[in-house]
Amino acid sequence: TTDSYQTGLTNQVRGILDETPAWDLHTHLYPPTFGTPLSGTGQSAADANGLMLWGIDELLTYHYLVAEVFRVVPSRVLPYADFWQMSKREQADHIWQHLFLERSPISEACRGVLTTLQRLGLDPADKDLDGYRKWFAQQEPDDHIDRVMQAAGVCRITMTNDVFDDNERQRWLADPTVGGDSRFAPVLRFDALLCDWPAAARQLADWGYRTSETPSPDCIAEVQRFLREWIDRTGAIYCAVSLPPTFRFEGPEDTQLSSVIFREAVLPTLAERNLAMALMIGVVRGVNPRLSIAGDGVEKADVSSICRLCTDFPQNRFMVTLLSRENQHEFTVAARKFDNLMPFGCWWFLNNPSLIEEMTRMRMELLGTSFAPQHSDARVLEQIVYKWAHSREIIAKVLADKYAEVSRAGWPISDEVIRRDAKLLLHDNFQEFIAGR
Ligand code: REL
Ligand code: ZN
Repeated sequence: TTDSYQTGLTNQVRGILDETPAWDLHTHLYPPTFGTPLSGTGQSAADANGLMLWGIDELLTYHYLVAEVFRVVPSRVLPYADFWQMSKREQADHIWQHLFLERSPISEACRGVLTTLQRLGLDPADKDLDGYRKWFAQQEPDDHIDRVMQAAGVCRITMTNDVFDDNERQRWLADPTVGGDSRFAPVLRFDALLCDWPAAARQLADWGYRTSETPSPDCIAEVQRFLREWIDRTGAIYCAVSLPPTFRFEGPEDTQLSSVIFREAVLPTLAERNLAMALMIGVVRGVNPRLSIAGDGVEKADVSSICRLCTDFPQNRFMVTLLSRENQHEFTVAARKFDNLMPFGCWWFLNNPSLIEEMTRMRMELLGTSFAPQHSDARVLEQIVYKWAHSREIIAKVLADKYAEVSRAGWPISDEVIRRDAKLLLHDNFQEFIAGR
């Protein structure tokens, strides 16, 4: 029957997607060389400001869950400042108590913790936070990364290396080999250059570049020097910025500072180095600053600015993801117009099953297999396990529906065909795009 044919097909596609290694093209994860606040059993000592976040306390204090716990225990009851003063462990206890024990953990971020525990071989039904803590404390960070990548079906993790983050910057300056772990690919991130040029200009001047608030030709040359030095130091595989919904690019005459820096300093340098530029647009930072990193929001971005960039810079390649659901159709149509535009992932507030399904279906219908459906955006290592498990399930469902449709039209689908498509979606489309092939 058609029904059992469909179920068989979905299982077949799911099986193949599960076996196909994914290149996680955007995360906030780091190898142990960047330090880790939780040392495990290992040789490496704990480093309170270390950037490699992992373990149950980090999973529970993910900023998605911080936002959710304030809905349940409002700041009228537990003031923001009191929450931020608690230790990581106390914050984790608080979140576990209120979001997991006293309510059902059905939000995507809560469910993610359960899937992660389960796939790492722990039993969520134990509800034993100290037991989980013990298990994590027994892991050696370096080996643990291999195990987690294996459980997630991820073969490479892409970092976000923010040159304006002092903690991270110092680590690159102190140790040129800090980024040498081949499981992790570096990405140079520089939001401040485009989001707040005056501040960036002062910062660069502090670091010894001859920059000024009005971007003269000399100043532009210095920004290019800065970018080249950091591209070389990090070995970045692409460069990235996140931008507010108000971001506009209006062509060669546009005098906005962000446009001038973008047009004259950033894009020519990236073209020279054959590097793609990732734009993540639509975040309103600090809608509720008292929630800190959990307090960012979303608004609609301007798709015509993206079209303008793709038109004006045929020598550059743009990977783009937009945070607002309302932008997705217009943006997917834009991707049909420009071969130097690669839509990627379902970003942040869109990384929920219903929206992933809607977006993936629409992208497949408009773009076939020529896009990069997901990235994890993980901030805590083990999150890649749930983010990829949940996404693979949805991608399999949508792909199986599409295969059923073409096979009804007489087009044969085989394991080999499914394997080829899975590899494109989870790995090769991104790899080839950043390579410029
Ligand atoms: O890369 C970004 O700008 C964002 O993805 C992050 O800032 C955000 O906080 C992240 O955790 C979302 O998933
Ligand atoms: Zn991110």
